[in-house]
Amino acid sequence: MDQEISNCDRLWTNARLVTLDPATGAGYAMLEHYALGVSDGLIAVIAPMEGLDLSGFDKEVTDCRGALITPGFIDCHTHLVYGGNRAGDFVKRLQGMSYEQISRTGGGIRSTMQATRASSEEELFLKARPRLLSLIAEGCTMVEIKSGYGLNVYDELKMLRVVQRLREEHPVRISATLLAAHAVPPEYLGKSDAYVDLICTELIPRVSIQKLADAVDVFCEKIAFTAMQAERLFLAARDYGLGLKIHAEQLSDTGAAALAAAYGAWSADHLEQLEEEGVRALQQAGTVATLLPGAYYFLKETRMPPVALFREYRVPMALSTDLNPGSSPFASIRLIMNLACLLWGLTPEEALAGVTRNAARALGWGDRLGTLTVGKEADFLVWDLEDPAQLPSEVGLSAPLQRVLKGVVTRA
Ligand code: DI6
Ligand code: FE
Repeated sequence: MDQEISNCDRLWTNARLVTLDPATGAGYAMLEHYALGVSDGLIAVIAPMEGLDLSGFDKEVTDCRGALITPGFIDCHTHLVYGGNRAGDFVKRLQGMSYEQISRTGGGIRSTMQATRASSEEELFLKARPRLLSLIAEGCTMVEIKSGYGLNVYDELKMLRVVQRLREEHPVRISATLLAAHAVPPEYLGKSDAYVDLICTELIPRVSIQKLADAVDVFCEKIAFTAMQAERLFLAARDYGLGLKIHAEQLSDTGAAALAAAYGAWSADHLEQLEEEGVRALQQAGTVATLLPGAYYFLKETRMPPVALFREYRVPMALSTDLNPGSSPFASIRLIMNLACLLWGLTPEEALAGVTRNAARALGWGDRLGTLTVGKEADFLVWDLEDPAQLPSEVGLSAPLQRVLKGVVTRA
């Protein structure tokens, strides 16, 4: 038996590995008729079946019989903790009101804020749980979850504690993000700078000390916060060693992506209104462009993000649900891949890289997750599928045969 194999805790044999590892090849970077072994939660072996000596290996072996193995899906941008619902906004939009008009007239994020503030921690947890379970059932092994519907110190911390409890009680990695700068709360209308001060001087330090968040995000938009305010938040977040993310160029071009690049943010998200200069800035900084086709579809937007430019400049594109009640009420990463292909022309390979390799980078985990590579964390999915393009082309037709997290087969 080979040395590396004898050290493995478990083996998957006769698999078709969709590695997504650029060192292995372009596109899916497939390896046909391979074995994958894990040890101590990491991928320890990737080897061709041919010539593999398994004699004497007495630990568990899963014969995949040609099944596909992909990296676990990573949903790198969600707002899945919230109270209430926004069906009323949906009806108003069907009658012709825009998202911005609804937001300016007291609906939108502020109405979800009211419902979230009125909910107990337990209530928020119980509402969020099935949303998270839907993502897990589809194959997500990591989910990012933002605060942003509390909009004061007490309720933002409350939301982040719910995120922490979701992490403790589910077999999934969770990355938590402080998005207190999601909207200006009613108490600070006309005083948005004072609200930004509160976030910088009180929330960010407390969140950091209590280890309640991995990153800070800001909605940089005409109806929310300016690029200058976003910069102050970035400076404070950086002081506390938190990752940086930004909602950028969703409804208008405010220079937010360029700011994200200047500060080495993990990702700039949305980007429908981004111009070439912004694309160049992202490329130079290595910041990921996180695209959210669910919001584009649900808000009936017409301007696509500059996908051709992202390709030309080799800016990594991540894809995510943006799961939230107002602009993307969809708990399906498969649907998101499908929308990205059909609405924006992503290839199936790009869609899959968007929810694995590039999504990992968008959360600061690019060197540890997102591809099937020896030395990376062993988070992966086994699929009874013939063609990896079935992943973006079909929605709700298949669940993973196995979901492996940290080298262990898990069930939600
Ligand atoms: N952009 C979005 O698409 C979500 N947040 C944001 O900043 C929408 C959140 C909501 O409408 O509740
Ligand atoms: Fe969002």
